[in-house]
Parts: sequence; structure tokens; C-alpha cells
Amino acid sequence: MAFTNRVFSGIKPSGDLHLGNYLGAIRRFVPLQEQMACIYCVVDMHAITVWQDPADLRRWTHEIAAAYIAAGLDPERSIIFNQSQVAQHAELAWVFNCVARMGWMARMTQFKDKAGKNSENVSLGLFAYPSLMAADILLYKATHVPVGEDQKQHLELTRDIAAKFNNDFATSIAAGGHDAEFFPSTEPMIAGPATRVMSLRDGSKKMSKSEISDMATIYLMDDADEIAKKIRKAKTDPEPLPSEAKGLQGRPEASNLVGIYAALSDRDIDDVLREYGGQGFGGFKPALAELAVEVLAPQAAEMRRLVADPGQIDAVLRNGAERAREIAAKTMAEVRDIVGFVR
Ligand code: AQP
Repeated sequence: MAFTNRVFSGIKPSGDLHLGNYLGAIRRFVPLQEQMACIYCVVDMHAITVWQDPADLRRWTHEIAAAYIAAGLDPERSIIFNQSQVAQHAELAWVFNCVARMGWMARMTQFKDKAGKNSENVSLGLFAYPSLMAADILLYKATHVPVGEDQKQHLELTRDIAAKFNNDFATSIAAGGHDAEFFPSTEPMIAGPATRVMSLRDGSKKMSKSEISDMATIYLMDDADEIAKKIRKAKTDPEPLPSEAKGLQGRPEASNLVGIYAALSDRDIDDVLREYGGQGFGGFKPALAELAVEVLAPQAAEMRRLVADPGQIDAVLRNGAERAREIAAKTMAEVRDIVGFVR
């Protein structure tokens, strides 16, 4: 069956939003509103897989909702809400915990990275994270998920969970009069020049909310001086920029800065290098800083204005949750029947 095209994506309120979240996710959410129905979530239940101070969790939830709106998401058109307001996310995640296999979860590189040598002591929720993520997406039968490169493996797992559910319950799905493909095989949307923004201090590490060094990360609420300073001090190599993308191979820091420039200016990397190829970073970094400030500063100002009125953001989230619940309740009622729960 052809599923109606629908986008779902989310960000977890586990720290201050950064340029990677913006270029890998938020900026790419906005034009999709013109193409299909979109659901954008603040995934607060994912955030608590690692302990969060409750006051911070609330503040970051407001900040993400503010960033969505400041970037151009329209809460009338797109559904914007926080995950914990729609109980069906947890309910479907439980069903998926019983469909997914331990071995699948244990292979997730993000779990291995986050747990490190401490895997006996991390929360059970962190291990089961991809199962909740599959529930987030499939509750809305979303067909498209715009995310950064780091989420690719989790999306493959979402497809595996959908396929196994469709297969395990095939007879019941048919008996209920549903199409055999009850849950869709969701398409990841990972494209463009900055799907993996790297740390400004180490081109081999992803820019991340949990990074300790402030100088490694451009935060969406940074002011113009901070942005310029971080770019000026970003690690680079002594070579001039190449004139074609293939010349960036083996130069992770240069590749990262050019990728950021390309994404912020909606150009491709070769096009940027046609302009800056042959120049050193002494010329390129000020141009990048100017561009970053031009794009980010107005959004930071709008975010500050919005978070100053949390009541207004709460109203947006409540309204979004109501609309999300309508879709979620329908899917969950079907799932309960398919699984055999008496209701
Ligand atoms: N460095 C990045 N480059 C491109 N995209 C990125 N994303 C995150 N970091 C980068 C994308 O942002 C969206 C939201 O991510 P998330 O908050 O759900 O989780 P994350 O990927 O684990 O983000 P962080 O910043 O690294 O958080 P912590 O440190 O708390 O784990 C996703 O689409 C993600 O791909």
C-alpha cells in the first residue's frame, strides 16, 4: 500500500543546541513543510536515558521548541510537541521491546560509544533507546525521517523492527483487514554537505551537546563575538584550500569548515571551493564567521525572545500534543488488536 508521505523527526533536550543539530536536522526540517505533513518532536523521554536535572530538562525542552519556531517551522502547519505528552510513544516502545532482539540493540554503535566501558551501569533505557525511536516514527507511520548521519544505524533498526512486526503478526494484520505492510519502511533523509558536523577542536569527533570543551562547539545561542572567536580558533592545517572537493580527503578539519560554509550558504562544496580554492584559512575563516553570524544571530535573537515567554511555548506544545495524540491513538488501537490485547 502507498502510505501518505509524512515526516517525523526529533531532538533530545539533553544540552544546549549546537550547529550540528541545526545543520543536520533543524535547518532541513523547514523546507519539508512545503512538501508533506510534518511532525517535529522534542524527545524528552530520550533525554532521560541519561540523568537530567529536571529544571534543565524543562529549559532545554523550551529551547528546542523555540529553535524550531525561530528557524521557520510553523506550529499551525507542522505538529510541534514534546514526546512525554503523548503516552502512546511509551506504549508502542514496549511492544517494540518485545519485537526487537537483544543482539540488534547490542550492535548499536551509539550505545557502545555512550556506554563505553561502563555498560553494566548505564540505564536500561539507554540500551532500549532505538526501540523508543522506532516507536516515535512508526506511531505516525512516518515515511521520511530527516536526521544527521549519526542516526543512520538507528533508522536501519527502525526498518528492521517494522519488518519484523509486519511479519510476526502477518495473520493478525490480515485478519484485521489491514494491508500486509502495516508499518512502512521509513526512508532516512540524510543528504547535503553537513550531515555530520565535527568538533572545531578535533575533526575526528562529532560536534555534540555532551562535549566538554566550549571552544569545540558553536551553540545556537552563542553571540556574534563567541561565534567569530570559535571559528578563528578552530583547528586547521597549514595547507591552502583545494579547488575541488576531492582535495579535502584526509583533511578532516578543512573538510568540516568548508562543509559548514556550504550548508550555511546552501551551496555545494565544489562551488565553495571554486571561490576559496588556493586561499589559506586566514581569508576563509573570517568569511565563514561572517556567514555564520549572519545566519545564526537573528535566530538566536528570536529564540531568546521566545524562551522569555515559556507560557506561549507551552501552549504550542500542548496544542501539538493534542494533534499528535489523535494520530497516535488510532495507530495504538490498531496495534492493541493486532497483538491480541483485550480492550
Ligand atoms: N554533529 C552533528 N552533525 C550533524 N547532525 C547532528 N545531529 C546531532 N549532532 C550532529 C543531529 O541532530 C538531531 C538531534 O540529535 P539528538 O539530540 O537527538 O541526539 P544526538 O545525535 O546524540 O545529539 P548530540 O548533540 O550528540 O547529543 P548528546 O551529546 O546529548 O548525545 C539528529 O538528527 C542528529 O542526527
